Amino acid sequence: MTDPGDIDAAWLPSAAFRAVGSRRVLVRAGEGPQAGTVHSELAEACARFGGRVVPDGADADLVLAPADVDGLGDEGFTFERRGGTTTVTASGQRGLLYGLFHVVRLGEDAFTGERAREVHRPALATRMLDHWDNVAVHPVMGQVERGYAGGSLFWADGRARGDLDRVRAYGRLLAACGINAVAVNNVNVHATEAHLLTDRIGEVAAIADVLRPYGIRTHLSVTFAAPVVLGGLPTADPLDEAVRTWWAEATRRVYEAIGDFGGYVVKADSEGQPGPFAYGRSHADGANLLAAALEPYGGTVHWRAFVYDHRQDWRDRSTDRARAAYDHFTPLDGRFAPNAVLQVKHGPMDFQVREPVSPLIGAMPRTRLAVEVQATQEYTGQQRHVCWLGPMWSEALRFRPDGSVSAGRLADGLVAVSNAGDDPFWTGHPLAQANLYTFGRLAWDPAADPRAVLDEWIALTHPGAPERLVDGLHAVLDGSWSTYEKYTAPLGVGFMVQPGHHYGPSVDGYEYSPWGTYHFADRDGVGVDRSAATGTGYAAQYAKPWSEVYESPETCPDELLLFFHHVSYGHVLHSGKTVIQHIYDTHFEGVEEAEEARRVWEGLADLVEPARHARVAERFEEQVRCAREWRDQVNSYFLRKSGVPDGRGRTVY
Ligand code: BDP
Repeated sequence: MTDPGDIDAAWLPSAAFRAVGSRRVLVRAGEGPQAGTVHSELAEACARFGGRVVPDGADADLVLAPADVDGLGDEGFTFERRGGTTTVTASGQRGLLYGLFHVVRLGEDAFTGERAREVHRPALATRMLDHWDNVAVHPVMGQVERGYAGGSLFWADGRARGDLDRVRAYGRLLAACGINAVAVNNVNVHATEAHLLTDRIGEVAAIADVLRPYGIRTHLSVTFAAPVVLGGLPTADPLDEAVRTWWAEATRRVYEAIGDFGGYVVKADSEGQPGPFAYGRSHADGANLLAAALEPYGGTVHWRAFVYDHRQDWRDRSTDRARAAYDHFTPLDGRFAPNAVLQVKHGPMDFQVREPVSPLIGAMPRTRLAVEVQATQEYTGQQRHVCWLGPMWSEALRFRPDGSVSAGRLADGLVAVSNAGDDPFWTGHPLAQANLYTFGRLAWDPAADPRAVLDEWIALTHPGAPERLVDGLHAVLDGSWSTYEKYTAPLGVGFMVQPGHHYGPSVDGYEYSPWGTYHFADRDGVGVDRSAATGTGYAAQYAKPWSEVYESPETCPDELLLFFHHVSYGHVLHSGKTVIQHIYDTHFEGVEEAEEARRVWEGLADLVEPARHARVAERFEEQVRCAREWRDQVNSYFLRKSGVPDGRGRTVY
């Protein structure tokens, strides 16, 4: 059973350091913040487990040392084991830090047998978490917008926390799964938070100081209207000289406070946030304004592509919300500065349990892109339901816009909206930690098998766990995304959630609102016609072969059918079932699977630390209740709309 004191340590409980800490370790990490971390981690592990940090020249079981290896970059490292010595080399201290955590992950395996030299380096340069944290508690959204893990890790009582120990522990967890960037405030920048950029930058600097030793650069969400709301200028027009000067000066001061500041995150002209459209300027003009201010210091602007009009109904094909990001941004390809990164949600809508990959990814070859996913489970059970998102993210990362199978690079970065908060288990649902960990590891290596990453998380978090616990955890997590999909909105149609907070079912909750999130169910059929021939034309935003695959209901994958097509209830899927029978069956199955997962968890009570077991058990009660509610609402709704009875006689009017 895990030591209760280790709950806070998540996937870095002290026992995870046993193999490293019981060895003779020689470390030449040099000087600097991350080198300091390498030294202190090793010293602490050795003190705990009886190993020794030995001086240069002495015999050692583990050597960590600098080396000049071509192409490693400052985060890569090499790993090998020969003649009884395990050696990690890197060209910089960051690489040594990642190398150390690699050895920790391997445990005893790192000290067994011989291993030829392996080169490890991150596939993506930016591996980032965006925190949607408000400094002040927002009257509607609370402190953390779409946060399901308590309050903010960074902010309390209207300012940066005085005690940043937990931020330090967080930084350590993030480094151990490869994350190297954090944005510390909400993309919706409210009045209080706007000041973090100027008179309150010292608070951001205090957080940056604590994250730096873990190789994490701090970023800030800023409002495009900052020159007006903070600088008192009459305009925020990106082409106005005074505006440019204001940003240059504000940014100079930011770097005075935080020398390695990562840059800005901007949500502009979206859901009420100000942006360049107000001045008749393009989003490239907007992004380049901030890019120019950051450029002298090596900073980056992450400019979000989540731009759509949320106050329109479905008037004509051009108002399909799925089209918006592509329509807005593809004409601007090639016009963004080299240090501007367009941050694109992985799907065209908004973090639904099933969406196609955004056609914008792959359509902007001359623009740097980062893909954004949502670890916080806004639409996937809000950390009351277990929903491990590894397979979903992996599918998105493996998608090739041109249908090829090559692992060509799609983006420079991967960003997740963080699911962590000041909750004792970090993520509200203790098992949601697996999402955070998997995100970091997939950002390091998007080609990794997510199930292997899950097993890695299980092993690290529960060192020495008996097989029954390992298997039980795997059973509960693996497949949980598919279970969630089964009992919620069917076949890629999305939403059907309660408006506002987005938890629980409401089939028509958004059906007649201006947000553009419709399912178009009537007595004859359901789904959104996004074909080029008869629908919104969204399918044509893809390159071949996908434009053709999605265009026809005959070739469209079942799981996306209702995203792309409006079909009759009797339409037969590739699975051989009709759409209506699929809806009935999956909703029954989804509930049964959730009940089964709850049963598996109950059976692990003797192996899991009681507080953690109780927290998960309580969440399972809610998940099963909510899954039944989804099943009953969705099935009754479609029974009544279609008049087609359940072939297995389970649903009644
Ligand atoms: C939506 C959330 C909203 C966010 C928005 C965004 O409901 O709270 O502000 O995304 O990404 O999913 O900006």
